[in-house]
Amino acid sequence: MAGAIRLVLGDQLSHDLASLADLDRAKDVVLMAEVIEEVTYVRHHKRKVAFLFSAMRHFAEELRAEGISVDYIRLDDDANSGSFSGEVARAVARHDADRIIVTEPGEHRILAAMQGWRTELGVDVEIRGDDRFMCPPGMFESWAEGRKQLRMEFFYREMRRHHDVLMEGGEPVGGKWNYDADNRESPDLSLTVPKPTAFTPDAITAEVLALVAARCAEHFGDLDDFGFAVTRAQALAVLDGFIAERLPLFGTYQDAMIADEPWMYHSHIGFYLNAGLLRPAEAVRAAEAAWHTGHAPLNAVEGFIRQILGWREFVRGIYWLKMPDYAGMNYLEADRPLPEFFWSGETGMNCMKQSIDQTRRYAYAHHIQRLMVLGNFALLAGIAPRHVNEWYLVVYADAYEWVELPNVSGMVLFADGGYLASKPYAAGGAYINRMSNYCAGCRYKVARKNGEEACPFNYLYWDFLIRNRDRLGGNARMGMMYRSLDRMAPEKIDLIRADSARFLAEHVPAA
Ligand code: FAD
Ligand code: DLZ
Ligand code: SF4
Repeated sequence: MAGAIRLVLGDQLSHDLASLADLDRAKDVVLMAEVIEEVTYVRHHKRKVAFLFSAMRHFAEELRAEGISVDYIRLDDDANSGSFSGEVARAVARHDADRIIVTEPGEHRILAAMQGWRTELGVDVEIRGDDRFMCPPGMFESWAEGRKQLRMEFFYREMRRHHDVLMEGGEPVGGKWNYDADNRESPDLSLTVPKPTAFTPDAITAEVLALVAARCAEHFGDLDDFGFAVTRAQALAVLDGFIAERLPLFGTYQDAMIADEPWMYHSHIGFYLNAGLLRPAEAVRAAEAAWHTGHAPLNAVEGFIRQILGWREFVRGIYWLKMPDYAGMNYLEADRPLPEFFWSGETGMNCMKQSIDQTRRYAYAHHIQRLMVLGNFALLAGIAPRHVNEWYLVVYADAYEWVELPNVSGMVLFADGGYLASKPYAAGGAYINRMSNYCAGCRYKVARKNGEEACPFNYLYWDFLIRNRDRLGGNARMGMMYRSLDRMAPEKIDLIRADSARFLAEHVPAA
């Protein structure tokens, strides 16, 4: 008798996935497929492909051990058609299936493809909601309705109330919702940051590493010293290690950056949350418990929980509310191509070099490197959103469009005109100098405002304000900056414009 094909995508590696519920072991088949289209529609970082393929293969083994029938298509299988649509069509024929059951994907592009399968394949297609998030279906849409601008802070408060997280008698514990003001310490160079939890590759991972080295040789990134978790058990060990060793200082040094220290006190669980190996609620509850036992202070625990219960859910809500139009937005009309040094790391700007080099090595950079170094540069230099988005989607092992696009187009590039963020996160070199030790090792001088030796962020910052006056001048939160600009002597403005034109022509040439 015909059964259902239960498709599980690479970022759906959760045993409680909606499309695996009510599975009939006698008749149904789980389909998992490594497909070249997903690997190359943007040419993903080698480490990201290796992580996902190894995690997929381990997940398939776990399902088989439960007695579930899994049809696993490897990248190098002879008949592999190279796409999800092709593999689903082949599987329907192979298994004589009468139904396909899937969970909503994390990308609009894939959802559109899935919606065409009923007509293309002549079988029933059931697309189930993805209930692995903390925001219940419909809640974001109702909250957003009628609001011109969305602010994470207010959504986050709703989520705290809804899930009763860090609440006491209907009020936030400690009397405040947000402890961000305590989370902006400069780096302390005497700190010994704990080593990240890493795992020696087993036979499955070793095989995948060889496959990726051969098939993705031209892709960005390194595979050396691969130590990612590739199973849920390992991902849970990463979460435990974070709570035990890093969480207490997570808040204080959340924004700090130290040269050659990529991991800091961050959790490094984004890869696992987004692939489905960890659930957001278990990370939130583990952090909350650490506050209750007195293991970690409130500024750390609240700061960490806000990232997951607040930001992560908020950007997902915006993505699905605003797609597909969101991907094409370019409020500031930025149009420069991405300069080559985003790939090579060959630049005299030490902050950029450090952030790019570590991204190449680990497919990881923490939030402030993504936002205030790399993103800030892309914003100030006027690089086109589609190029910047592609880069971020390629280079980070936790990047999927639902989370990458709102962060890049909304938070970093202000491409949505202020729907997600109240103002652009633009900053000069002083901010990077305060939050890192990068400037000490840089060929540019952070204290200099103009000339060949000056830190490029300094003049590019003012040039950005000048270029975008029509679009940003009326923003109340930018008022102070524009008033400072208006007090500048005309000769100073000429210097800023000349330095910026020289730098951009040399380092970020227009198409
Ligand atoms: P931690 O700093 O330890 O934070 C804990 C968790 O909170 C993260 O794992 C993540 O799940 C969540 N989180 C924190 N900030 C955000 C945020 N702004 N949006 C959504 N979730 C958040 N995160 C991704 O998961 N995928 C991306 O593709 C991605 N692209 C980004 C691009 C830019 C330009 C910026 C500024 C941020 C981006 N982020 C992205 C958010 C954030 O930088 C990463 O989630 C974080 O650095 C992952 O490292 P971690 O697990 O150590 O996080
Ligand atoms: C990112 C990725 C890559 C590189 N390869 C695969 C793959 O071969 N098979 C698969 O099922 N998923 C892969 N993924 C993750 C998908 O791109 C992801 O599921 C969609 O973008 C939806 O979020
Ligand atoms: Fe970056 Fe400027 Fe500091 Fe150099 S001087 S590291 S370019 S902020």
